Amino acid sequence: MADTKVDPRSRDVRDDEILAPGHRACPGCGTAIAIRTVMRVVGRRVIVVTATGCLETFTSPHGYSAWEVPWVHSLFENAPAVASGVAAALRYLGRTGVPVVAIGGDGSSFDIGFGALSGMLERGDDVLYVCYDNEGYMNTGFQRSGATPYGASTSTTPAAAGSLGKTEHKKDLARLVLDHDIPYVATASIAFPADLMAKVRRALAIKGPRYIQIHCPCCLGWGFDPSETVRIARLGVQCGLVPIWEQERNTPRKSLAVRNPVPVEEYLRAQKRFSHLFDGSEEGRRVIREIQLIANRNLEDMSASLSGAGTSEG
Ligand SMILES: Cc1ncc(C[n+]2csc(CCOP(=O)(O)OP(=O)(O)O)c2C)c(N)n1
Repeated sequence: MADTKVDPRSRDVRDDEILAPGHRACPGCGTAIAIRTVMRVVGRRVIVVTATGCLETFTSPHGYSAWEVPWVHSLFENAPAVASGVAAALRYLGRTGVPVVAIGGDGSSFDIGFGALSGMLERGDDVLYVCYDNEGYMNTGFQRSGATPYGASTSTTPAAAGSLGKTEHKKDLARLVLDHDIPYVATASIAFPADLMAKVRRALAIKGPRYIQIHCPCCLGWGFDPSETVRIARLGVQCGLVPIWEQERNTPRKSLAVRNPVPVEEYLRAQKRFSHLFDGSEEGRRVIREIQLIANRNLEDMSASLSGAGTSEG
């Protein structure tokens, strides 16, 4: 096995694919882009644990695997606990230099595996946890999750007469994770791969629990053309609905600069899950105004932590 120890200062990108081509993700899948990008930085010397969800399903149809590295799948709700066990086994065996990377979708991380995730963070286990956030239970038919944004139509919050989609707000999991006082927490987007890769590099260089949450548009669940995935991801950041930041323990939070924010309408209009908000009704306009207020608050919050950001994308 080649030594692929990561130099956190290096900006090199490996050209070998850890997530092998030929997997069965939908064309334009944001999650596939995210995890492929992450794994190119992580390299081959790793043990990966994934929760049940699209990623596990499209990378391991019966009899096949797209994982070019040791990979464990157990359940929807226990990837962090399994990863904790793998980290403990490596420690027991005295195997250093093999990072453990656990990966779960938003349903698994925000909802059903939240207890296991919180336990892993609280115990200080040496695991990098990556949440790919496609804002719903996509694998099982586009149900709402705690990460689904306010106003979105899903199969369990369908927009119809008298219903404007999800009436609850998106859970801020990254901030909840931050409250566990762990060494590294970051949010990222597939639209900003250099930023994402730099964050993975920084996280790999730190010991203890680390958390990176990546915003990953889903063409089928959100309703847009597969060619639009990255544009939609970028609009999400540029309108302020997807705040991108990182926090290392004992250092100020750094946010990605959004220089000329676009109105949330540009982001919402591009996706069928929000199309009911544009039916000309006063209710639709009211919900869009509320969503704009969420984006404004995020942008204000991020501008307060721009000093020393050292980032220029946005
Ligand atoms: C205990 C349990 N409940 C429900 C399921 C069915 N299930 C499998 S994957 C999934 C949704 C996964 O959602 P998410 O974590 O967001 O990942 P995505 O499918 O979006 O990739 C559900 C409900 C299950 N496998 N186990």
